[in-house]
Amino acid sequence: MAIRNKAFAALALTSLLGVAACGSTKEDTQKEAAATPAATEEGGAAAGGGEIKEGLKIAFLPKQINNPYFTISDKGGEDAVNAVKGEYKRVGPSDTAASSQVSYINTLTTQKQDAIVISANDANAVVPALQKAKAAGIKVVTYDSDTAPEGRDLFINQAAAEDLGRSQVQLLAKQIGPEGGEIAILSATPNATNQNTWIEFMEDELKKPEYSKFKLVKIAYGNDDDQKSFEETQGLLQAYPDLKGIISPTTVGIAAAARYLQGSDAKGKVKLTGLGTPNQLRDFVKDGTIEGFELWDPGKLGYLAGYAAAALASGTITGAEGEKFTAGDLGEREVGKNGEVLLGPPTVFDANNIDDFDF
Ligand code: RAM
Repeated sequence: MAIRNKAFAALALTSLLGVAACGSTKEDTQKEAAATPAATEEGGAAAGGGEIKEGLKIAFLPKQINNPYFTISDKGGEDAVNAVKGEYKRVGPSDTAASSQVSYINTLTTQKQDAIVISANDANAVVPALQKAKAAGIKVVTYDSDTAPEGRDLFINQAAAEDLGRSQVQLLAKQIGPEGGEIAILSATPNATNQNTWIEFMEDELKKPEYSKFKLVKIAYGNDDDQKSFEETQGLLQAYPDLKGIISPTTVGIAAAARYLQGSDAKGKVKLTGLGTPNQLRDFVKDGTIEGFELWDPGKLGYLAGYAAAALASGTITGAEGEKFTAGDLGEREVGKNGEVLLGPPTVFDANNIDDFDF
């Protein structure tokens, strides 16, 4: 059934749960940091001590540049970089292939950027290039979709992966009702670290007795390509005529699936939830194609990542657990386990609140 790469998922899980992912080097760094009380000046300076430098060159490298989700996230990044008087730049591929970001990383390294902020299409394919960047003194921040820990200094995570995975199953189960039935997942790429981590938690959630009448029949991949996601949705409905619901944990996937369902007899009958932007899905909520879905504010994610990159590149933090930095309007943020900084809980959108949001 599942054609996913288990190794990537396991890697992501290990990293998330903090099981043995940290080598002694990192732990030593963390101990050192804990033993050195950071300067806690109130006001202007970063909470980790020291000033944010001006003129930092901070480059954003999303999974793909033509994805509306990343247009929003990276605008937040640009706002942060402008606020710290840095030089913002944005480059990236238009496809989500595993290695499509490598040449961009190499160019940014040659250009001597101070920091690269990347949402990785693959946990491992980009690591050698990122390690070269790090060796050249460039700080690496992942946001949205992580790399293996050795590829970056910090990961800015949108929300707790476990909550995101479980809550999407809970949303769909509520919409389908106690009779349950066959369900499917329409994901992004087979290698996407973020989607694979969430899917692990979805599968775990489905093992609970309350879902005994639900059966996950297929995980399909639309590769965050609108047309492919549309066709995969059509394929799911043809292959599983009794399908009761689809979870699409990608803004591209859910929008394409909604469009397919809207124009088919399955509209309103096959439930659809997952992760999407309110602006892309508003019409589908209003016409009953979608009851509810969730997401964090992508702009805030990029904004937080921009500030984290500036703090790292200024040397006010190193990425060790317990360090704090100031992230503009988002206030003081702390580095958690495994170099993770959490944005916060997502919002669930439905007909009652969708008009309150504009992103
Ligand atoms: C897509 C991308 C991104 C993911 C969102 C929810 O835009 O796959 O990585 O976080 O969906």
